Amino acid sequence: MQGHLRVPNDFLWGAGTSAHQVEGDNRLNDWWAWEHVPLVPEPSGMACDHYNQYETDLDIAKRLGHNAYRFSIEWSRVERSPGHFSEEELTHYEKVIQACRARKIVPVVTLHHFTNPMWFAAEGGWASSRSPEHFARYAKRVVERFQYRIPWWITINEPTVLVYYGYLCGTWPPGKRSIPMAIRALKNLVQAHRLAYTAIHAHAKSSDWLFNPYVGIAHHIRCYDPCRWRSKADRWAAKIRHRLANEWVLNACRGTMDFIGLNYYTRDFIRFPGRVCPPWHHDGQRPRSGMDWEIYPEGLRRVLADLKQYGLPVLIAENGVCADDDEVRWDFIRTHVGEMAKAMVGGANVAGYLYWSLMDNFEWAHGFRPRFGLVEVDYNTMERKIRPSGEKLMNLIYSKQIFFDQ
Ligand code: IFM
Repeated sequence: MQGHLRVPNDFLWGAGTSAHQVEGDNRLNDWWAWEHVPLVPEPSGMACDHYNQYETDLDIAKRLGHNAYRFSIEWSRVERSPGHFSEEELTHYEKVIQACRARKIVPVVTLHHFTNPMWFAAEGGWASSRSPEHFARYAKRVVERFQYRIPWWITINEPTVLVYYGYLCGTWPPGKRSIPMAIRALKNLVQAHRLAYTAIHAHAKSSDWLFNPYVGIAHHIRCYDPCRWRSKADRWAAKIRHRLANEWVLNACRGTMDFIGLNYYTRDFIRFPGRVCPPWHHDGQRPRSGMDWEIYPEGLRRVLADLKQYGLPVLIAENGVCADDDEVRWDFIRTHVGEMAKAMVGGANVAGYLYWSLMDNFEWAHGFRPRFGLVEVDYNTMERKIRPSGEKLMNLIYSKQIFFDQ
Protein backbone atom coordinates (compact mmCIF):
# COMPACT_ATOMS: atom_id res chain seq x y z
CA MET A 1 0.00 0.00 0.00
CA GLN A 2 1.19 3.51 -0.76
CA GLY A 3 1.20 6.40 1.70
CA HIS A 4 1.42 10.03 0.80
CA LEU A 5 2.54 13.33 2.33
CA ARG A 6 1.81 16.87 1.11
CA VAL A 7 5.00 18.80 1.73
CA PRO A 8 4.49 22.06 3.69
CA ASN A 9 5.11 25.23 1.63
CA ASP A 10 7.91 26.46 3.89
CA PHE A 11 9.77 23.15 3.85
CA LEU A 12 13.49 23.62 3.12
CA TRP A 13 14.80 21.57 0.24
CA GLY A 14 18.43 21.77 -0.73
CA ALA A 15 21.94 20.48 -0.29
CA GLY A 16 25.05 21.27 1.68
CA THR A 17 28.78 21.81 1.33
CA SER A 18 31.55 22.82 3.71
CA ALA A 19 34.27 25.37 3.04
CA HIS A 20 37.34 23.16 3.15
CA GLN A 21 35.73 20.44 1.08
CA VAL A 22 34.78 22.67 -1.84
CA GLU A 23 36.38 26.13 -1.74
CA GLY A 24 39.98 25.30 -2.56
CA ASP A 25 43.25 26.84 -1.44
CA ASN A 26 42.39 26.87 2.26
CA ARG A 27 45.99 27.10 3.40
CA LEU A 28 45.54 28.57 6.84
CA ASN A 29 43.87 25.72 8.67
CA ASP A 30 44.98 22.54 10.43
CA TRP A 31 43.54 20.25 7.73
CA TRP A 32 45.74 21.80 5.06
CA ALA A 33 48.80 20.91 7.14
CA TRP A 34 47.40 17.44 7.89
CA GLU A 35 46.78 16.67 4.22
CA HIS A 36 50.49 16.58 3.63
CA VAL A 37 51.04 13.57 5.93
CA PRO A 38 51.00 10.09 4.34
CA LEU A 39 47.66 9.13 5.94
CA VAL A 40 45.72 11.27 3.44
CA PRO A 41 45.77 10.07 -0.18
CA GLU A 42 45.86 13.56 -1.69
CA PRO A 43 45.66 17.19 -0.58
CA SER A 44 42.56 19.32 -1.04
CA GLY A 45 44.39 21.73 -3.37
CA MET A 46 41.87 23.77 -5.35
CA ALA A 47 39.04 21.37 -4.32
CA CYS A 48 36.04 22.44 -6.48
CA ASP A 49 37.15 26.08 -6.70
CA HIS A 50 33.81 26.95 -5.11
CA TYR A 51 35.44 30.02 -3.55
CA ASN A 52 35.49 31.54 -7.06
CA GLN A 53 32.60 29.64 -8.60
CA TYR A 54 29.93 29.95 -5.93
CA GLU A 55 27.64 31.88 -8.26
CA THR A 56 27.72 29.06 -10.81
CA ASP A 57 27.05 26.56 -8.04
CA LEU A 58 24.15 28.55 -6.69
CA ASP A 59 22.72 28.80 -10.21
CA ILE A 60 22.84 25.01 -10.33
CA ALA A 61 21.15 24.73 -6.93
CA LYS A 62 18.42 27.07 -8.14
CA ARG A 63 17.98 25.09 -11.31
CA LEU A 64 17.58 21.96 -9.20
CA GLY A 65 14.64 23.53 -7.39
CA HIS A 66 16.48 24.09 -4.10
CA ASN A 67 15.22 26.80 -1.77
CA ALA A 68 18.01 26.33 0.81
CA TYR A 69 21.79 26.04 0.69
CA ARG A 70 23.95 24.96 3.58
CA PHE A 71 27.56 26.15 3.48
CA SER A 72 30.25 26.94 6.01
CA ILE A 73 32.37 29.94 6.76
CA GLU A 74 36.06 29.11 6.91
CA TRP A 75 37.19 30.38 10.31
CA SER A 76 40.87 30.42 9.29
CA ARG A 77 40.17 32.80 6.41
CA VAL A 78 38.11 35.14 8.50
CA GLU A 79 40.16 35.36 11.73
CA ARG A 80 43.80 35.53 10.72
CA SER A 81 45.17 35.75 14.25
CA PRO A 82 43.32 35.95 17.56
CA GLY A 83 40.95 38.90 17.37
CA HIS A 84 42.16 40.08 13.93
CA PHE A 85 39.51 39.67 11.30
CA SER A 86 39.86 39.98 7.56
CA GLU A 87 37.33 42.44 6.16
CA GLU A 88 38.01 41.08 2.70
CA GLU A 89 37.04 37.54 3.66
CA LEU A 90 33.98 38.66 5.60
CA THR A 91 32.93 40.55 2.50
CA HIS A 92 33.40 37.40 0.44
CA TYR A 93 30.96 35.47 2.63
CA GLU A 94 28.57 38.39 2.63
CA LYS A 95 28.58 38.13 -1.17
CA VAL A 96 27.80 34.41 -0.97
CA ILE A 97 24.83 35.26 1.23
CA GLN A 98 23.72 37.97 -1.18
CA ALA A 99 24.00 35.49 -4.03
CA CYS A 100 21.69 33.11 -2.12
CA ARG A 101 19.19 35.90 -1.51
CA ALA A 102 19.24 36.98 -5.14
CA ARG A 103 18.14 33.45 -6.05
CA LYS A 104 15.58 33.18 -3.24
CA ILE A 105 17.66 30.51 -1.58
CA VAL A 106 17.71 30.46 2.23
CA PRO A 107 21.29 30.36 3.53
CA VAL A 108 21.94 27.83 6.27
CA VAL A 109 25.25 29.00 7.69
CA THR A 110 27.66 26.68 9.49
CA LEU A 111 30.32 28.38 11.58
CA HIS A 112 32.59 25.39 12.17
CA HIS A 113 32.93 22.38 9.91
CA PHE A 114 35.97 20.42 11.17
CA THR A 115 38.74 22.89 10.24
CA ASN A 116 40.54 25.16 12.71
CA PRO A 117 42.83 28.14 12.13
CA MET A 118 46.49 27.18 12.56
CA TRP A 119 46.93 29.66 15.41
CA PHE A 120 44.02 27.97 17.24
CA ALA A 121 45.49 24.50 16.67
CA ALA A 122 48.92 25.69 17.86
CA GLU A 123 47.37 26.90 21.08
CA GLY A 124 46.04 23.41 21.83
CA GLY A 125 42.91 23.30 19.66
CA TRP A 126 39.72 22.03 21.23
CA ALA A 127 41.59 20.55 24.19
CA SER A 128 42.59 24.05 25.30
CA SER A 129 40.44 25.71 27.96
CA ARG A 130 40.48 28.93 25.88
CA SER A 131 38.89 27.29 22.83
CA PRO A 132 35.23 28.14 23.66
CA GLU A 133 36.00 31.81 24.19
CA HIS A 134 37.96 31.99 20.89
CA PHE A 135 35.07 30.42 19.02
CA ALA A 136 32.50 32.71 20.65
CA ARG A 137 34.50 35.79 19.62
CA TYR A 138 34.53 34.57 16.01
CA ALA A 139 30.79 33.76 16.07
CA LYS A 140 29.97 37.17 17.49
CA ARG A 141 31.99 38.97 14.84
CA VAL A 142 30.38 37.01 12.02
CA VAL A 143 26.80 37.52 13.16
CA GLU A 144 27.40 41.22 13.75
CA ARG A 145 29.01 41.71 10.38
CA PHE A 146 26.34 40.46 8.01
CA GLN A 147 23.70 42.91 6.89
CA TYR A 148 21.33 40.15 6.01
CA ARG A 149 19.70 38.46 8.97
CA ILE A 150 20.49 34.78 8.68
CA PRO A 151 17.55 32.63 9.78
CA TRP A 152 19.42 29.31 10.22
CA TRP A 153 22.74 28.94 12.04
CA ILE A 154 24.65 25.74 12.66
CA THR A 155 27.36 26.56 15.18
CA ILE A 156 29.33 23.32 15.06
CA ASN A 157 29.16 20.42 12.66
CA GLU A 158 29.42 16.88 14.06
CA PRO A 159 31.32 17.48 17.30
CA THR A 160 31.41 13.76 18.09
CA VAL A 161 32.91 12.90 14.69
CA LEU A 162 35.63 15.52 15.09
CA VAL A 163 36.49 14.16 18.54
CA TYR A 164 36.32 10.52 17.46
CA TYR A 165 38.74 10.85 14.55
CA GLY A 166 40.89 13.67 15.93
CA TYR A 167 41.24 12.64 19.56
CA LEU A 168 40.48 8.90 19.74
CA CYS A 169 41.52 7.32 16.42
CA GLY A 170 44.20 9.91 15.65
CA THR A 171 43.46 9.81 11.92
CA TRP A 172 42.38 13.47 11.69
CA PRO A 173 44.11 16.52 13.11
CA PRO A 174 45.37 16.90 15.79
CA GLY A 175 46.11 13.15 15.55
CA LYS A 176 45.69 12.36 19.26
CA ARG A 177 44.68 9.10 20.87
CA SER A 178 43.72 10.07 24.37
CA ILE A 179 40.44 9.55 26.20
CA PRO A 180 40.99 12.43 28.68
CA MET A 181 41.78 14.81 25.81
CA ALA A 182 38.76 13.57 23.86
CA ILE A 183 36.47 14.28 26.82
CA ARG A 184 37.99 17.72 27.27
CA ALA A 185 37.63 18.54 23.56
CA LEU A 186 33.99 17.42 23.47
CA LYS A 187 33.10 19.47 26.54
CA ASN A 188 34.81 22.52 25.02
CA LEU A 189 32.96 22.06 21.74
CA VAL A 190 29.67 21.99 23.62
CA GLN A 191 30.64 25.06 25.62
CA ALA A 192 31.71 26.81 22.40
CA HIS A 193 28.29 26.08 20.95
CA ARG A 194 26.54 27.42 24.03
CA LEU A 195 28.50 30.68 23.96
CA ALA A 196 27.94 31.11 20.22
CA TYR A 197 24.22 30.42 20.69
CA THR A 198 24.03 33.18 23.30
CA ALA A 199 26.05 35.60 21.14
CA ILE A 200 23.84 35.09 18.08
CA HIS A 201 20.63 35.53 20.04
CA ALA A 202 21.98 38.55 21.94
CA HIS A 203 22.81 40.24 18.64
CA ALA A 204 19.45 39.38 17.08
CA LYS A 205 17.68 40.84 20.11
CA SER A 206 19.73 44.01 20.39
CA SER A 207 19.37 44.70 16.67
CA ASP A 208 15.61 44.15 16.70
CA TRP A 209 15.50 41.31 14.23
CA LEU A 210 11.90 40.72 13.29
CA PHE A 211 12.28 36.98 13.77
CA ASN A 212 14.15 34.70 16.12
CA PRO A 213 16.96 32.92 14.32
CA TYR A 214 17.14 29.16 14.59
CA VAL A 215 20.50 28.23 16.13
CA GLY A 216 21.65 24.66 16.64
CA ILE A 217 24.36 22.12 15.98
CA ALA A 218 24.51 19.50 13.24
CA HIS A 219 24.80 16.19 15.04
CA HIS A 220 25.90 12.96 13.39
CA ILE A 221 23.43 10.32 14.58
CA ARG A 222 23.69 6.65 13.70
CA CYS A 223 21.40 3.80 14.54
CA TYR A 224 23.10 1.31 16.82
CA ASP A 225 21.86 -2.25 16.94
CA PRO A 226 23.35 -5.27 18.69
CA CYS A 227 25.60 -7.48 16.63
CA ARG A 228 23.73 -10.53 17.95
CA TRP A 229 20.14 -9.79 18.95
CA ARG A 230 20.09 -12.77 21.28
CA SER A 231 23.08 -11.51 23.24
CA LYS A 232 22.14 -9.44 26.28
CA ALA A 233 25.70 -8.07 26.45
CA ASP A 234 25.57 -6.87 22.81
CA ARG A 235 22.17 -5.28 23.38
CA TRP A 236 23.58 -3.44 26.39
CA ALA A 237 26.67 -2.35 24.43
CA ALA A 238 24.51 -0.94 21.59
CA LYS A 239 22.45 1.01 24.10
CA ILE A 240 25.55 2.49 25.74
CA ARG A 241 26.93 3.46 22.35
CA HIS A 242 23.64 5.22 21.56
CA ARG A 243 23.81 7.11 24.86
CA LEU A 244 27.41 8.22 24.37
CA ALA A 245 27.50 8.94 20.65
CA ASN A 246 23.95 10.15 20.04
CA GLU A 247 22.38 11.38 23.26
CA TRP A 248 25.20 12.88 25.30
CA VAL A 249 25.78 15.95 23.11
CA LEU A 250 22.06 16.65 22.65
CA ASN A 251 21.49 16.52 26.39
CA ALA A 252 24.53 18.71 27.03
CA CYS A 253 23.21 21.31 24.57
CA ARG A 254 19.67 21.29 25.96
CA GLY A 255 18.30 24.79 26.43
CA THR A 256 20.65 26.18 23.76
CA MET A 257 19.18 24.64 20.62
CA ASP A 258 16.28 26.02 18.61
CA PHE A 259 16.41 23.03 16.31
CA ILE A 260 18.35 19.82 15.90
CA GLY A 261 20.49 19.57 12.80
CA LEU A 262 20.47 15.88 11.97
CA ASN A 263 23.21 14.28 9.89
CA TYR A 264 22.00 10.74 9.23
CA TYR A 265 23.82 8.22 7.06
CA THR A 266 23.87 4.68 8.42
CA ARG A 267 23.62 2.08 11.16
CA ASP A 268 26.37 0.26 13.05
CA PHE A 269 26.14 -3.11 14.75
CA ILE A 270 27.82 -3.24 18.14
CA ARG A 271 29.38 -6.19 19.89
CA PHE A 272 30.13 -6.23 23.62
CA PRO A 273 32.06 -4.41 25.04
CA GLY A 274 31.56 -1.74 22.37
CA ARG A 275 33.23 -2.49 19.08
CA VAL A 276 31.53 -2.12 15.70
CA CYS A 277 31.30 -5.60 14.23
CA PRO A 278 32.04 -6.17 10.56
CA PRO A 279 29.07 -6.66 8.20
CA TRP A 280 29.53 -10.42 7.83
CA HIS A 281 29.03 -10.92 11.58
CA HIS A 282 25.36 -10.02 11.75
CA ASP A 283 22.21 -11.11 10.00
CA GLY A 284 20.33 -9.24 7.35
CA GLN A 285 22.93 -8.17 4.79
CA ARG A 286 21.95 -4.94 3.08
CA PRO A 287 23.60 -2.91 0.36
CA ARG A 288 26.55 -0.77 1.43
CA SER A 289 27.83 2.57 0.17
CA GLY A 290 31.14 3.21 -1.58
CA MET A 291 32.58 3.96 1.87
CA ASP A 292 31.24 0.65 3.18
CA TRP A 293 28.42 2.18 5.22
CA GLU A 294 25.22 0.17 5.43
CA ILE A 295 22.35 1.74 3.48
CA TYR A 296 19.55 1.67 6.01
CA PRO A 297 16.70 4.11 5.17
CA GLU A 298 14.42 2.88 7.99
CA GLY A 299 17.04 4.25 10.36
CA LEU A 300 16.07 7.79 9.40
CA ARG A 301 12.50 7.15 10.53
CA ARG A 302 13.73 5.55 13.75
CA VAL A 303 16.00 8.50 14.52
CA LEU A 304 13.30 11.07 13.73
CA ALA A 305 10.85 9.23 15.97
CA ASP A 306 13.44 9.15 18.76
CA LEU A 307 14.20 12.88 18.43
CA LYS A 308 10.55 13.78 19.12
CA GLN A 309 11.43 13.61 22.83
CA TYR A 310 13.37 16.91 22.52
CA GLY A 311 10.31 18.81 21.30
CA LEU A 312 12.36 20.74 18.72
CA PRO A 313 12.12 21.00 14.95
CA VAL A 314 14.63 18.83 13.12
CA LEU A 315 16.47 20.03 10.05
CA ILE A 316 17.97 17.12 8.16
CA ALA A 317 21.28 18.91 7.63
CA GLU A 318 22.98 15.96 5.89
CA ASN A 319 21.84 12.74 4.33
CA GLY A 320 23.63 11.25 1.39
CA VAL A 321 25.61 8.44 -0.12
CA CYS A 322 28.91 8.08 -1.90
CA ALA A 323 28.37 5.99 -5.01
CA ASP A 324 29.83 5.74 -8.48
CA ASP A 325 26.51 4.40 -9.74
CA ASP A 326 24.05 7.29 -9.74
CA GLU A 327 21.08 4.92 -9.57
CA VAL A 328 22.28 3.91 -6.13
CA ARG A 329 22.23 7.59 -5.19
CA TRP A 330 18.68 8.11 -6.42
CA ASP A 331 17.48 4.98 -4.70
CA PHE A 332 19.13 6.22 -1.50
CA ILE A 333 17.42 9.62 -1.74
CA ARG A 334 14.02 8.21 -2.71
CA THR A 335 13.94 5.70 0.12
CA HIS A 336 15.30 8.08 2.76
CA VAL A 337 12.91 10.86 1.77
CA GLY A 338 10.12 8.26 1.93
CA GLU A 339 11.12 7.30 5.47
CA MET A 340 11.27 10.98 6.41
CA ALA A 341 7.73 11.42 5.06
CA LYS A 342 6.52 8.44 7.09
CA ALA A 343 8.06 9.96 10.21
CA MET A 344 6.35 13.29 9.44
CA VAL A 345 2.99 11.59 9.02
CA GLY A 346 3.71 10.02 12.42
CA GLY A 347 4.19 13.46 13.99
CA ALA A 348 7.90 14.24 13.52
CA ASN A 349 8.50 17.97 13.14
CA VAL A 350 10.90 18.12 10.17
CA ALA A 351 11.79 21.57 8.84
CA GLY A 352 13.77 20.50 5.81
CA TYR A 353 15.91 18.02 3.95
CA LEU A 354 19.42 18.97 2.81
CA TYR A 355 21.17 16.34 0.74
CA TRP A 356 24.92 15.83 1.27
CA SER A 357 26.38 17.06 -0.93
CA LEU A 358 25.52 19.57 -3.62
CA MET A 359 28.63 18.50 -5.52
CA ASP A 360 31.45 15.98 -5.34
CA ASN A 361 34.14 17.22 -3.00
CA PHE A 362 37.15 16.53 -0.80
CA GLU A 363 36.09 13.75 1.55
CA TRP A 364 38.66 14.38 4.29
CA ALA A 365 41.01 11.43 4.93
CA HIS A 366 39.54 9.65 1.86
CA GLY A 367 40.58 12.40 -0.56
CA PHE A 368 38.54 13.00 -3.72
CA ARG A 369 37.70 9.35 -4.49
CA PRO A 370 34.23 9.19 -2.83
CA ARG A 371 31.54 10.82 -4.95
CA PHE A 372 28.62 12.19 -2.95
CA GLY A 373 27.40 14.95 -5.26
CA LEU A 374 24.10 15.67 -6.95
CA VAL A 375 26.52 17.35 -9.30
CA GLU A 376 29.59 15.64 -10.72
CA VAL A 377 32.82 17.64 -10.67
CA ASP A 378 35.66 17.07 -13.10
CA TYR A 379 38.64 18.06 -10.95
CA ASN A 380 40.86 18.69 -13.98
CA THR A 381 38.59 21.16 -15.72
CA MET A 382 36.34 22.12 -12.78
CA GLU A 383 33.41 21.43 -15.05
CA ARG A 384 30.12 20.70 -13.26
CA LYS A 385 27.57 18.20 -14.58
CA ILE A 386 24.19 17.62 -12.97
CA ARG A 387 23.58 13.95 -12.26
CA PRO A 388 20.20 12.33 -13.01
CA SER A 389 19.66 11.92 -9.25
CA GLY A 390 19.82 15.72 -8.94
CA GLU A 391 17.11 16.06 -11.60
CA LYS A 392 14.95 13.38 -10.00
CA LEU A 393 15.17 15.11 -6.64
CA MET A 394 14.17 18.32 -8.41
CA ASN A 395 11.04 16.63 -9.81
CA LEU A 396 10.17 15.39 -6.35
CA ILE A 397 10.64 18.89 -4.90
CA TYR A 398 8.41 20.45 -7.57
CA SER A 399 5.72 17.81 -7.11
CA LYS A 400 5.30 19.00 -3.49
CA GLN A 401 4.35 15.54 -2.41
CA ILE A 402 6.09 12.40 -1.27
CA PHE A 403 4.77 8.91 -1.91
CA PHE A 404 6.08 6.03 0.16
CA ASP A 405 5.48 2.34 0.67
CA GLN A 406 3.61 1.57 3.89
O1 IFM B 1 31.71 14.82 4.02
C1 IFM B 1 31.26 14.59 5.32
C2 IFM B 1 30.88 15.90 5.97
O2 IFM B 1 31.94 16.79 6.00
C3 IFM B 1 30.42 15.66 7.40
N1 IFM B 1 29.42 14.63 7.47
C4 IFM B 1 29.66 13.40 6.78
C5 IFM B 1 30.06 13.67 5.34
C6 IFM B 1 30.32 12.34 4.60
O3 IFM B 1 31.32 11.63 5.23
